[in-house]
Amino acid sequence: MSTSEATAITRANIALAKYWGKSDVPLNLPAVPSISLTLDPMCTQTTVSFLSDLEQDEVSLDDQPASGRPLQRVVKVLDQVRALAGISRRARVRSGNNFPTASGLASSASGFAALVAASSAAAGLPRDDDRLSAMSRQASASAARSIYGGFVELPAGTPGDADLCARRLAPPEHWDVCIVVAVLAEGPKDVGSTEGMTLCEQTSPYYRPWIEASDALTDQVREGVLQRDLSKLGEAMEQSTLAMHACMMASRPGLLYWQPATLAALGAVKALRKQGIEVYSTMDAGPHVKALCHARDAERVASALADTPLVLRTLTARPGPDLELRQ
Ligand code: 2P0
Repeated sequence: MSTSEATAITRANIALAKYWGKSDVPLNLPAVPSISLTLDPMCTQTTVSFLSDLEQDEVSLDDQPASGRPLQRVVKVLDQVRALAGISRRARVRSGNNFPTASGLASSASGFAALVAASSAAAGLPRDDDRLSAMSRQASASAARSIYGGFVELPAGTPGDADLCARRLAPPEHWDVCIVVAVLAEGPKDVGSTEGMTLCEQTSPYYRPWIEASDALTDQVREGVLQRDLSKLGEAMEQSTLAMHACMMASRPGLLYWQPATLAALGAVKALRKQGIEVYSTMDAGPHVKALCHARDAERVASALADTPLVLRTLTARPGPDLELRQ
């Protein structure tokens, strides 16, 4: 029996300028640029072993055997890696997150980035982070950003550009900021991101205006990051979030991820700002609110959010490192 094995550790990320919409569906290219912060300590660890005695791929996610659509998405990545490496062996994949799935942090980003990195290394492909990022993007666009640590940009894709990958804007030590996640609900969301984006593109009158607004918003977020100007970044980040949600809400049927707790948490962030704390909110395709602030203010922000009615709990994250690979 011949074996080859590798383990990858990647981190979750939160977009500061949001990706929502595709310019090329088969290649999974984003229609807008996005900028994210890779988070520590929220990570996925994935081990992939290609084994000559396996008849089919075996996949476990958080100690549960995968089946259906999640299994198909993993097998698609493994098939791509096998084709590139010229091997045919099936794989055993063990993947786990150290943050719960209902935490308000997307596990698909760190999950697909870890799968692509571990399977490429286990198949004997030389490490090339741009290729890993481009392959991760094809599986889930936000995953392209989890290959790199710190502040990361994924440009918008021109249709046909199969190699589009994310790039590092600044390393994690560039800026001592924190993201405080206010967890507002348990359980999976009703409408997944891919489905939600298709609905918006096909039915929302605000889809085009959203795409048109995103370049300027991303430029302001990038400047805010590079100049370490939290107010400049935060203003554009809040605008990017609200413009994306306006686009969602205006689709048919309306896509409303908000809950009463969402408004309460957004109000708490605004109230902190009135008290002189530099803190700004963002949201993704779910009800949770994430607050970006200086690390020195993180405890105060977390405690104010934890005391907000209907907030279940908070998690605090710092800028995290690049992908780690072990063989
Ligand atoms: C983001 N989101 O930039 C945005 C903000 C959700 C809202 O990236 O279809 O799971 O697999 O490429 O990467 C979620 O989208 O979607 C996402 P696919 P993905 O973080």
